[in-house]
Amino acid sequence: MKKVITYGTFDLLHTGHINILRRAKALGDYLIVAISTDEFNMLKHKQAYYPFEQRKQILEAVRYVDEVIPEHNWDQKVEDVKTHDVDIFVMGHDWEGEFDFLKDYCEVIYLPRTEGVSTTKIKQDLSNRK
Ligand code: C2G
Repeated sequence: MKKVITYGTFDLLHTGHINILRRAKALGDYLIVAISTDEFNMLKHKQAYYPFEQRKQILEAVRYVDEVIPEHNWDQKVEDVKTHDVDIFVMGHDWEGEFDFLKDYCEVIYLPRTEGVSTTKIKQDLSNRK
Protein backbone atom coordinates (compact mmCIF):
# COMPACT_ATOMS: atom_id res chain seq x y z
CA MET A 1 0.00 0.00 0.00
CA LYS A 2 1.49 3.33 -1.11
CA LYS A 3 1.01 5.99 1.61
CA VAL A 4 0.92 9.72 0.92
CA ILE A 5 1.07 12.59 3.42
CA THR A 6 0.39 16.31 3.14
CA TYR A 7 0.24 19.15 5.65
CA GLY A 8 -1.75 22.32 6.07
CA THR A 9 -4.25 24.45 7.95
CA PHE A 10 -7.14 23.62 5.59
CA ASP A 11 -9.38 26.38 6.98
CA LEU A 12 -12.64 27.29 5.19
CA LEU A 13 -12.17 24.30 2.88
CA HIS A 14 -12.20 25.33 -0.80
CA THR A 15 -11.49 23.88 -4.25
CA GLY A 16 -7.77 24.64 -3.91
CA HIS A 17 -7.65 22.30 -0.93
CA ILE A 18 -9.84 19.71 -2.62
CA ASN A 19 -7.66 19.79 -5.76
CA ILE A 20 -4.47 19.08 -3.87
CA LEU A 21 -6.12 16.37 -1.76
CA ARG A 22 -7.51 14.68 -4.87
CA ARG A 23 -4.14 14.79 -6.67
CA ALA A 24 -2.24 13.68 -3.56
CA LYS A 25 -4.53 10.67 -3.12
CA ALA A 26 -4.15 9.80 -6.81
CA LEU A 27 -0.42 9.32 -6.21
CA GLY A 28 -1.02 6.41 -3.83
CA ASP A 29 -3.57 4.29 -1.99
CA TYR A 30 -3.81 6.00 1.40
CA LEU A 31 -3.71 9.71 2.20
CA ILE A 32 -2.79 11.11 5.59
CA VAL A 33 -3.45 14.81 6.18
CA ALA A 34 -1.59 16.53 9.01
CA ILE A 35 -3.71 19.51 10.03
CA SER A 36 -2.08 22.41 11.85
CA THR A 37 -3.28 22.71 15.44
CA ASP A 38 -4.60 26.07 16.63
CA GLU A 39 -1.43 26.52 18.67
CA PHE A 40 0.81 25.80 15.65
CA ASN A 41 -1.25 28.17 13.53
CA MET A 42 -0.32 30.93 15.97
CA LEU A 43 3.33 30.14 15.22
CA LYS A 44 2.47 30.30 11.50
CA HIS A 45 0.79 33.66 12.15
CA LYS A 46 -2.48 32.17 10.90
CA GLN A 47 -5.82 32.64 12.66
CA ALA A 48 -8.08 29.87 11.39
CA TYR A 49 -11.83 30.52 11.42
CA TYR A 50 -12.57 26.89 12.36
CA PRO A 51 -10.79 25.44 15.39
CA PHE A 52 -8.71 22.29 14.94
CA GLU A 53 -11.44 19.80 15.91
CA GLN A 54 -13.85 21.21 13.31
CA ARG A 55 -11.17 21.38 10.60
CA LYS A 56 -10.33 17.74 11.44
CA GLN A 57 -13.99 16.67 11.26
CA ILE A 58 -14.43 18.41 7.90
CA LEU A 59 -11.27 16.86 6.40
CA GLU A 60 -12.27 13.40 7.64
CA ALA A 61 -15.45 13.75 5.57
CA VAL A 62 -13.49 14.32 2.34
CA ARG A 63 -13.52 11.21 0.15
CA TYR A 64 -9.78 11.47 -0.66
CA VAL A 65 -8.67 11.58 3.00
CA ASP A 66 -8.01 8.33 4.88
CA GLU A 67 -6.54 9.68 8.10
CA VAL A 68 -6.10 13.02 9.81
CA ILE A 69 -3.32 13.67 12.32
CA PRO A 70 -2.34 16.89 14.13
CA GLU A 71 0.55 19.05 12.98
CA HIS A 72 2.04 20.53 16.16
CA ASN A 73 5.28 22.03 14.81
CA TRP A 74 7.61 22.46 11.80
CA ASP A 75 9.86 19.64 12.96
CA GLN A 76 7.63 16.57 13.07
CA LYS A 77 7.66 15.67 9.38
CA VAL A 78 10.60 13.22 9.42
CA GLU A 79 9.13 11.42 12.43
CA ASP A 80 5.68 11.37 10.79
CA VAL A 81 7.11 9.88 7.59
CA LYS A 82 8.87 7.16 9.58
CA THR A 83 6.03 6.47 12.03
CA HIS A 84 3.36 6.24 9.35
CA ASP A 85 5.57 4.46 6.81
CA VAL A 86 4.94 7.19 4.24
CA ASP A 87 6.12 6.79 0.63
CA ILE A 88 5.27 10.22 -0.78
CA PHE A 89 5.19 13.71 0.74
CA VAL A 90 3.07 16.21 -1.19
CA MET A 91 2.68 20.01 -0.88
CA GLY A 92 1.51 22.84 -3.12
CA HIS A 93 4.31 24.43 -5.15
CA ASP A 94 4.20 27.57 -3.00
CA TRP A 95 6.36 25.39 -0.74
CA GLU A 96 8.70 24.33 -3.56
CA GLY A 97 12.06 23.31 -2.10
CA GLU A 98 11.14 23.95 1.54
CA PHE A 99 10.83 20.28 2.41
CA ASP A 100 13.51 18.73 0.16
CA PHE A 101 15.25 17.38 3.28
CA LEU A 102 12.50 14.74 3.32
CA LYS A 103 13.95 13.24 0.11
CA ASP A 104 16.20 11.14 2.38
CA TYR A 105 13.07 9.43 3.71
CA CYS A 106 10.42 9.50 0.98
CA GLU A 107 9.52 10.90 -2.42
CA VAL A 108 8.83 14.67 -2.30
CA ILE A 109 6.33 16.12 -4.78
CA TYR A 110 5.22 19.75 -5.10
CA LEU A 111 2.00 20.17 -7.06
CA PRO A 112 0.76 23.34 -8.78
CA ARG A 113 -1.51 25.44 -6.59
CA THR A 114 -5.04 26.20 -7.74
CA GLU A 115 -4.99 29.81 -8.87
CA GLY A 116 -7.63 32.36 -7.82
CA VAL A 117 -8.79 30.75 -4.60
CA SER A 118 -7.47 30.99 -1.05
CA THR A 119 -8.82 31.23 2.46
CA THR A 120 -7.44 34.77 2.66
CA LYS A 121 -9.33 35.75 -0.52
CA ILE A 122 -12.56 34.27 0.83
CA LYS A 123 -12.21 36.33 4.01
CA GLN A 124 -11.39 39.51 2.04
CA ASP A 125 -14.26 39.04 -0.42
CA LEU A 126 -16.76 38.48 2.39
CA SER A 127 -15.45 41.51 4.26
CA ASN A 128 -15.79 43.69 1.15
CA ARG A 129 -19.44 42.68 0.81
CA LYS A 130 -20.41 44.32 4.10
N1 C2G B 1 -3.31 25.01 -1.78
C1 C2G B 1 -3.43 24.90 -3.16
N2 C2G B 1 -4.11 25.83 -3.84
C2 C2G B 1 -4.70 26.88 -3.20
C3 C2G B 1 -4.59 27.00 -1.79
C4 C2G B 1 -3.89 26.04 -1.09
O1 C2G B 1 -2.91 23.94 -3.76
N3 C2G B 1 -5.37 27.81 -3.93
C5 C2G B 1 -2.54 23.99 -1.06
C6 C2G B 1 -1.30 24.55 -0.38
O2 C2G B 1 -0.22 24.65 -1.31
C7 C2G B 1 -1.03 23.49 0.69
C8 C2G B 1 -2.45 23.00 1.04
O3 C2G B 1 -3.32 23.44 -0.02
O4 C2G B 1 -0.28 22.41 0.12
C9 C2G B 1 -2.95 23.56 2.35
O5 C2G B 1 -2.85 24.97 2.28
P1 C2G B 1 -2.94 25.80 3.66
O6 C2G B 1 -4.09 25.32 4.45
O7 C2G B 1 -2.79 27.24 3.33
O8 C2G B 1 -1.61 25.28 4.40
P2 C2G B 1 -0.31 26.12 4.77
O9 C2G B 1 -0.65 27.27 5.61
O10 C2G B 1 0.43 26.31 3.51
O11 C2G B 1 0.45 25.10 5.77
O12 C2G B 1 3.95 22.39 7.37
C10 C2G B 1 3.27 22.87 6.24
C11 C2G B 1 2.23 23.88 6.62
O13 C2G B 1 1.36 23.37 7.61
C12 C2G B 1 1.45 24.26 5.37
